[in-house]
Amino acid sequence: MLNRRRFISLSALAGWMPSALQSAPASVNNPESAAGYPLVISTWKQIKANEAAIAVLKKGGRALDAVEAGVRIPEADTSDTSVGYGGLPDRDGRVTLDACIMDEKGNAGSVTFLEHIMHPISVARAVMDKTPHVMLSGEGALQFALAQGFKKQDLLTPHARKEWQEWLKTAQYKPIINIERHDTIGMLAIDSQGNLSGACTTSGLAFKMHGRVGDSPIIGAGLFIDNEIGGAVATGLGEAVMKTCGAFLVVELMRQGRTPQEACLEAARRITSKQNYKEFQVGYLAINKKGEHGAYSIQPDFNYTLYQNGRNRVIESASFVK
Ligand code: SD4
Repeated sequence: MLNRRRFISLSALAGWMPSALQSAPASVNNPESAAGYPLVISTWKQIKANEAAIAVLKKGGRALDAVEAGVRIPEADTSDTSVGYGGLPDRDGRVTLDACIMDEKGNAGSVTFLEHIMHPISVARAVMDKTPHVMLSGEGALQFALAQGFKKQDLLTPHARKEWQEWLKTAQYKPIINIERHDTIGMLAIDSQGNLSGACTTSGLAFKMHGRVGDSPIIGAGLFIDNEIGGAVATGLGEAVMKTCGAFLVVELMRQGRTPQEACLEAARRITSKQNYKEFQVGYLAINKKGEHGAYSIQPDFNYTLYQNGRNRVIESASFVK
């Protein structure tokens, strides 16, 4: 409680303070957000992926192992056409994959433009654990994967081939809102030690130019972790995320005191204020060290899956366009 003397001195101080400082806006929180961990949060509807991650955390495992195990689920799922096996190919009919992973110590590994390997996230993990590098690409990433014992496979399923052949009839590439089912998975986790890790894996935009790499394997764009502050992942049109250093920006905003929700909102605003956002989607997820979370997208229909306090559920995100 303020005593009278302190109240007077505070009001005198307020007299010369700039008005912006006198009325600091109340902080914006996600209505679904609460502190607490272990926690797993994933872009889109990823109940099974979260379950795989939770199984690791329940045994007292590391967040790093949890996110790797989690995102391997959609990578192997042929019905998921935005990730790994069954992913829609580029415009030349080739499935090329991007993935990255980052741990609580700031270690990171990434693969881009990788073909023929079902679990790019595990190759990214091997780049992190077994090489002095952060990123391997294309043919070099494939050679490394094969040397590590990963199996070479044809990842183009009959369904994905059919979709591609259908697309070839007009062969128009124009990213539009939710053009795909947008199942690219970005996952963040906090283990029972309070340590954070994250993973992101995708087959990228459907029918992209051969050689195109998006935000998902780029540390600081599709994913960023700082174990002292929090973590963030992105989904949607990678070009828009890369141009604004999306995930790094979200974490830096939390470092400056923003809530995870405010940080996601501001990162989306950096895009909507400069780019013609009307034709594409970008969604951000963020967590802070306490386990509070934020989610925000440019277009409606972005959702995410949150495991916390024994519940694993899909939640609709707030969006810039209503
Ligand atoms: C990319 N961000 O390659 C990815 C695509 C994505 O849901 O998130 N799709 O640009």
